[in-house]
Amino acid sequence: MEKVQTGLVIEFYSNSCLVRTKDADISCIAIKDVVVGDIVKIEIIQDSKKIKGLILSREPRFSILEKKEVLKSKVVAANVTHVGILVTPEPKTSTDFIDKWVLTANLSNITPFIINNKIDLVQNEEYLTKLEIYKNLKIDFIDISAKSNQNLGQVSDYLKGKCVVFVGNSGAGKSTLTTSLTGKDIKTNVLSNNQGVHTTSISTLYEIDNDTKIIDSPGVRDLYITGWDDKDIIKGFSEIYAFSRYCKFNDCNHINNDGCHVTEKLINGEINQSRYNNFIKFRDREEDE
Ligand SMILES: Nc1nc2c(ncn2[C@@H]2O[C@H](COP(=O)(O)OP(=O)(O)OP(=O)(O)O)[C@@H](O)[C@H]2O)c(=O)[nH]1
Ligand SMILES: [Mg+2]
Ligand SMILES: [Zn+2]
Repeated sequence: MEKVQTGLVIEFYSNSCLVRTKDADISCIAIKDVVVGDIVKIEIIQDSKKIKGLILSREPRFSILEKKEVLKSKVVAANVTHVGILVTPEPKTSTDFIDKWVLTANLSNITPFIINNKIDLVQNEEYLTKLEIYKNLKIDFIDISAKSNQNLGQVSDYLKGKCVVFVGNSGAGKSTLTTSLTGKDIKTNVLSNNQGVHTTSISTLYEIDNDTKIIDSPGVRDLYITGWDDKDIIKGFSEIYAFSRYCKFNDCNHINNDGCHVTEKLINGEINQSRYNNFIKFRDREEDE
């Protein structure tokens, strides 16, 4: 075995991680600034017959998925190309949750798409109206049931050549979907007991084939966006951002300014009210986090 090797971080515990090299999966002492999805150089060390690794350096990243708070930020995964937002009637997914993830992806060089999971359950009028908002945006949308294997082929086809993180509330079905796609038996959370032991507690990367990867992570059930610059928030709402370029004034507040193209498009229905409300709420920090 070569002494210095390049590998992919596929699992992350509190103080150790697993690095997949061309030869083997090697347990390494975790260092700061390394997360699942990172490419690292490691040195193999023989420790009382057990092979271990020492991380020497990490390669530059294509992207980082980050929960950004004002004073602290937490990187959840690296080199992700797509975020699959799981939306479910039970647990109920809020538009806040969806809009925060769409925003985070858009501002992180990552493509968001929506997976409407649990289509085997009853979808009431309110839920269907919520889905319409996102079907009308330029964002890919797939209806599935992870549990009863409906439309999973569509998801596999979509994922080819990508590195995806599934995000969603606890119980949305991230692990169930990952199990169905990878064939690996990943413990799932029992819904009636959200504190249950099968809630995912470590981040794991699964390789479906050479260039298709899925990351199942506990870090994606809630999200903070307070660390993004106020001025950038609008870029996370692509459709609103596009219209804002035609506002009369550069410093338009998009609320009550003269010649505001955004409020015009809101009134004529081209901008959805709930998307607009969340844009203003996130930008003006009108929420407790
Ligand atoms: N009816 C139905 N139930 C589903 C579906 N997908 C997942 N579930 C159930 O939802 C529950 C939670 O699924 P998990 O896959 O553990 O959810 P998770 O998103 O990984 O949850 P955390 O790890 O806690 O974040 C389990 O009881 C699954 O069987 C589906 O398509 N339909
Ligand atoms: Mg899980
Ligand atoms: Zn405006």
